[in-house]
Amino acid sequence: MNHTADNQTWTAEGVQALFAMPFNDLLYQAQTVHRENFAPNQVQKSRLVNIKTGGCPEDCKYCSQSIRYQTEVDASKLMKIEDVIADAKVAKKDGATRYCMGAAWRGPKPSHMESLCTMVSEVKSLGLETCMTLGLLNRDQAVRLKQAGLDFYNHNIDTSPEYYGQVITTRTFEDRLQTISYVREAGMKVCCGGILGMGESQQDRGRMLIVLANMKHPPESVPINMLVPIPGTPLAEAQQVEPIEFVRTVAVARIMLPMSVLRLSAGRRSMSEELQALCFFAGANSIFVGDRLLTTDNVEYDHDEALFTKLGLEDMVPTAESSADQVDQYAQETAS
Ligand code: SAM
Ligand code: DTB
Ligand code: SF4
Repeated sequence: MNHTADNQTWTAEGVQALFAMPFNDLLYQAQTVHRENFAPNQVQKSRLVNIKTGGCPEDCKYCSQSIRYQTEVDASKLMKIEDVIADAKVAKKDGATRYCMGAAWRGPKPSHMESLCTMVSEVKSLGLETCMTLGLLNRDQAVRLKQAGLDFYNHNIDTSPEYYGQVITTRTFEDRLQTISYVREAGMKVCCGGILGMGESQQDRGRMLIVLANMKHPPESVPINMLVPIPGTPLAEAQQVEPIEFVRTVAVARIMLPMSVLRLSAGRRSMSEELQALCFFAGANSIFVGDRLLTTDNVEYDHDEALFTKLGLEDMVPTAESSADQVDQYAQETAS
């Protein structure tokens, strides 16, 4: 198999064969693919901020911010622009190169757009890459965010098309794909991945990766979240993914998505250093830094610094981007 063939169409059989490989062989292949496409010791650092917390009308069974579940999260209004800028400055000082602003919405309302666009342009002017995750977008909203300077839009498919209805009923898998295509058409980079540990099967994990890998232009950034179980949500007691199976999934993702930056996203706080090290070896090359994710704690800053030193990892510096030109080309192709 050609490790770097980015036009390869993945089938269920092909993915099953990867999952069935002896662990050492799988990790060796994943590490080989990783080295063909990335500097092996570099890890990208993103920082997350919740610009609008809680009160979300959607019913995502994993989420602390859905209004449908009794969790400890209270709803807040959209953060003030000056508070976002102050937080972004701290993120930059702490070594983050990308600042990701999340909102607990089904999607932004027309009245939010002006503030959101100002946040994007102000954060960008600090020299940070910008990312937002605001839920479903229409075409016009995607274009406006791009014009304001938004580099990435995060919009996860979360799981396989087959399992999706077990997790979310208030929007469809196709709704998510539609937003992703608006983001592409507008010329932004796509950040799209999912969550492991929601009761899905290995086959579902493979099917989710097939959707991502078979996209005409696979996402530049792929977050792999380990479910953070939230008391009060329907998935509070979900069976955790066994750690070796988690690493295996990261390795399979690396092989199927050779050019994508893979983010070891939520759930690192409950992972040992050894498990994280194995995930980096399997091809994960991005993390969230900072003490908080959206509504839950992340690994402390000092612990991450210490782990980077132990493993000899370095910060990935955004290139002269690189993919900006590539993305404009994607947008033209998509539009034509
Ligand atoms: N409301 C927007 C949306 O759903 O697209 C943006 C914010 S939402 C919280 C972003 C992503 O965070 C979700 O798609 C999901 O993949 C991830 N996420 C949310 N809660 C999580 C949890 N408890 N554990 C792991 N990942 C989670
Ligand atoms: C993503 O894939 N993971 C991040 C980000 N995109 C927005 C969110 C993780 C949330 C973890 C649970 C919480 O803190 O509420
Ligand atoms: Fe709302 Fe996003 Fe949470 Fe779903 S994941 S309930 S859309 S904030």
